[in-house]
Amino acid sequence: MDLPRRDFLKAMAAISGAALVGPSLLTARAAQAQTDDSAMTDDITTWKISGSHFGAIRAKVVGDRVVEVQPLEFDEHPTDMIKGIPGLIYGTSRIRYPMVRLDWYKNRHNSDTTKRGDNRFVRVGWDEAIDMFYEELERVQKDYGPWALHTAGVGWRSVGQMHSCGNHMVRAVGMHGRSVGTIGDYSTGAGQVILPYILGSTEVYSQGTSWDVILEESDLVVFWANDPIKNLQVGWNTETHEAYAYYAQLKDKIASGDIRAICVDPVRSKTLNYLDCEHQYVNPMTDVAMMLAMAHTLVKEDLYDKEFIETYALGLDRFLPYLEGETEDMVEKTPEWAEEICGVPADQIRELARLMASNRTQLVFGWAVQRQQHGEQPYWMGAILATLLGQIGLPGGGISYSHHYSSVGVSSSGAAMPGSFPLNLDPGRFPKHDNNNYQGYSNVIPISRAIDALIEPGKEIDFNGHKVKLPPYKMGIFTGHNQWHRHQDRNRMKEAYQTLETVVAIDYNWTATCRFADIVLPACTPFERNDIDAYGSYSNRGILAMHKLIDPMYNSRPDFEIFSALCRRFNRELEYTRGKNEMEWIEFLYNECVTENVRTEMPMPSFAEFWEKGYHMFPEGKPWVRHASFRDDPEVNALGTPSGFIEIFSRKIESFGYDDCKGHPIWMEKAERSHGGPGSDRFPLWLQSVHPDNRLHSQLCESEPLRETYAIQGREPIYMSPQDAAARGIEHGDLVRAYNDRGQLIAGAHVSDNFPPGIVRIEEGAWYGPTGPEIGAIDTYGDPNTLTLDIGTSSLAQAPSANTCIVEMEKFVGEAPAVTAFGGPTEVDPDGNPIESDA
Ligand SMILES: Nc1nc2c(c(=O)[nH]1)N[C@H]1C(S)=C(S)[C@@H](COP(=O)(O)OP(=O)(O)OC[C@H]3O[C@@H](n4cnc5c(=O)[nH]c(N)nc54)[C@H](O)[C@@H]3O)O[C@H]1N2
Ligand SMILES: Nc1nc2c(c(=O)[nH]1)N[C@H]1C(S)=C(S)[C@@H](COP(=O)(O)OP(=O)(O)OC[C@H]3O[C@@H](n4cnc5c(=O)[nH]c(N)nc54)[C@H](O)[C@@H]3O)O[C@H]1N2
Ligand SMILES: [Mo]
Repeated sequence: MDLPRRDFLKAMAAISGAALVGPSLLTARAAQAQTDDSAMTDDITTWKISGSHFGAIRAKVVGDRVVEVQPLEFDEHPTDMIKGIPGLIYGTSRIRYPMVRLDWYKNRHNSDTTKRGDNRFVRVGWDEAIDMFYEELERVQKDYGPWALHTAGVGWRSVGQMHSCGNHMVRAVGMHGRSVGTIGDYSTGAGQVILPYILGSTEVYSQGTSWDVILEESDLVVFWANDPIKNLQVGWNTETHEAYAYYAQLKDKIASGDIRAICVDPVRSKTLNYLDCEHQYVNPMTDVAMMLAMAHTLVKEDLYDKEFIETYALGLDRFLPYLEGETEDMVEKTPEWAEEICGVPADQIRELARLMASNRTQLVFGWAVQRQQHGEQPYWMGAILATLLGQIGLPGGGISYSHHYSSVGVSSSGAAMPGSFPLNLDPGRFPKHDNNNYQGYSNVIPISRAIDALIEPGKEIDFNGHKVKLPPYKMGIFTGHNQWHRHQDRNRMKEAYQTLETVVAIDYNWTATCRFADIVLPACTPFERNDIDAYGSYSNRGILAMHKLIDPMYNSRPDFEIFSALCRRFNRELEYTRGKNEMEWIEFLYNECVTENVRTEMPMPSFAEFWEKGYHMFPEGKPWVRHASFRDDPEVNALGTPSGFIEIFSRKIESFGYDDCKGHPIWMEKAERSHGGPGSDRFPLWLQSVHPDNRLHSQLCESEPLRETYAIQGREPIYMSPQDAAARGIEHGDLVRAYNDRGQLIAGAHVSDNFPPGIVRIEEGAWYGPTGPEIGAIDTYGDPNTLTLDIGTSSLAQAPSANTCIVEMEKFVGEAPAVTAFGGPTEVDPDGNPIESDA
């Protein structure tokens, strides 16, 4: 049953009035509207608790409308992102009804796929939509087999352990038949593959040395390619923002001269500006050259810790000849050599190396530097630098690859956190189509090679010591991520998607992924269902109740219901749900956690008491030092590397025989690079697409009141130096066309002293809004992945290389096309005639 028109109008009315996003974001008119709304007398007002990646909230609900969002009292450093929540619920881009792409509606899997992206859709009822979904699963399993179905790895789906939407898709579709899955992620694809060979674990998702220890013991903190003040605003589970308290202390210690901090970054980051600390500029993508020269200095000046290396590391003898110019390129890695490449004066490189060696130095790496071609190398080289310094495992020394993420460094309470709705089939159960024949194709592919599989079907690629044969899958199911934001090179994606017969997208927002899909199913937002979440991804600070704020809007449903309905089509619904409804699952997950925490001696209240109160908190944990146990006893607590020691040289990696990832770190030129690198004569600007300050990737981009705070002429900002702007006659606030051989986009010029010449930034997650489905169409809002390069980091990790990207830009002249990114589909009738619609 479609939602009555009245409800729709009510919801639309709520957009203007209920976007109560706090005084700083309110326009006078919206404030007025809000006053009018609150004059309504027959509605009951309640405050309800919920959670999000951006923090725990209390929401004021009047009748069936969320009118105000406040941070939970516990959160002392809330982010403004929560002010975007009303705009998320009531945005114009919500998916209201199940929709089917016009040509697919008429011709099913034989549709004209060059029309993909024309955004013309036919509204269908839920039953019809789920039938189509099911019939396609049947067809693909029967006509092709499991290699032809791609269930793309989940991304930043909303928090909540019960409704974790990827689990629902994987379990339900897995009950029907097997498919091609993915390995790795976009965040740390290179880091998580290389570091187990070097330091014995992925490191990137590990708890790090406690901030209490760093603040007490470190003399020098080096933030390498790292912007924690920006990036700690969000967490994998509901974020507590506890780490910010320590950054405030760090700021004080920097001001008083107790600690020195240096940001090694091409731009002046939010962290640098907040901490008011030192800046070490480096040319983009050249960190390895700089670190090699620092290592060279440590060795030449005899500043490295021979005793530490003797006891804890292997392979320096195989690395030194490279440093000394006796192997590979036969060039000595002197600071003078590096200066040419990385743009850091040779003496400054020496000074930095000496400074690190003469102080207790904590290195803290971010992840953007491995999200580029040869992204494995800077992480390996960072580990070698830390090994030469000999401080790994000491309080306030060594290396971290995670302190910018989800409050890592806030010690863990040690309490068990609630589990989630099961991902897999129950033990002993098999899919309806129990076909395991992938016809020689791989059943798991590196996540960011999913478009390669369509462009070069059957291609064999290297991956971490194995061969992967890319399956030319025919159907894709996308949920809990936005592939048309996260993946690189839109025009290449457009070409690839023309080979797909059927694409199913499940989301609450009409993202570009929906625009390029065939069957689109409206999930509800996390604020329209009950759930339970961990509060603090690493601190395990507590358990949070997520109270349903309002009923699902329009014709949307929780993913759980969508996939229950799918399983009903092949009589597996009971097995899928295990006979439990939403609240029964939540109570079950809570009670499992109670049992676990008997073991940790952390008693918890009854479920009823917890649900009523809304949260349960655990005491703070004990400070902790990463790698200390290894340092204490390297025999008993050997690392997970092949040798058990830190591997400066890796025989294992060498044995793979890869040209682009050898037995030790190597400086390799990039496919394209600014600052005199390849291609810079035509495209002189490096485009970095870092993580957004005001969003979580593409989430909240649709939130209009929030977007208004940063957009320029309604477009995503492109940040640039005053020099680059002036050289092109661009002024702050102008529209700009940025382009390279892969694509073109319109963005709004934001001129800032934080950016040195040759560097521009567009934050990832800006919604893709092309003028049409054709390849090459200009993007009207400013999605950086219109321009980025879609290649693997190397044969080792095959991870995304988004930050290897160069562009040129010019002032946009003439009349700019309207932004097409937001606002949903064009609803048409089955004959293709546009209809007056609220879809
Ligand atoms: N150029 C460039 N590209 C990048 C990056 C970069 O640095 N530069 N970073 C990469 C990184 S590290 C990452 S992690 C990825 C992130 O990529 P994604 O994880 O794809 O990004 P999100 O925008 O968070 O997408 C989540 C989607 O899930 C939907 N969603 C949320 N909750 C639910 C739910 O309950 N049910 C359903 N069905 N859907 C839901 C949201 O509406 C949204 O569309 O981007 C990558 N892409
Ligand atoms: N606000 C907010 N926070 C987030 C997210 C979000 O979407 N919004 N996403 C979360 C997720 S999924 C992830 S994966 C993490 C991402 O965490 P990261 O990948 O670490 O974050 P980025 O913001 O992309 O980049 C961090 C810094 O690296 C610098 N940098 C880029 N390239 C180079 C280089 O070649 N050399 C050097 N020295 N520096 C370089 C950039 O200038 C930037 O200051 O953030 C998480 N936190
Ligand atoms: Mo990420």
